[in-house]
Amino acid sequence: MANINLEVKGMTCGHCVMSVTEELSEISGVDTVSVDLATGEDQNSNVSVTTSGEVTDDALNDAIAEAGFELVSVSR
Ligand SMILES: [Cu+2]
Repeated sequence: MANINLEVKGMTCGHCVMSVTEELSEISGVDTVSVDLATGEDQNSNVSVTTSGEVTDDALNDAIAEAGFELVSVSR
């Protein structure tokens, strides 16, 4: 089990949180998704993901893009 922290740009409300959570949860290997929404102008939100399998940066990037946002950074 590993923990991955994502910085996501463009999220503004609970609906954004739901979209991101949904898309990330669909990735095989992702167990839990927890979003710390930053509502200020130009602030990035922090998304914490726990995994039980190999999850690539590409998969994370695709999921965030699918939700309509921009993945700024990945910390493992
Ligand atoms: Cu929103």
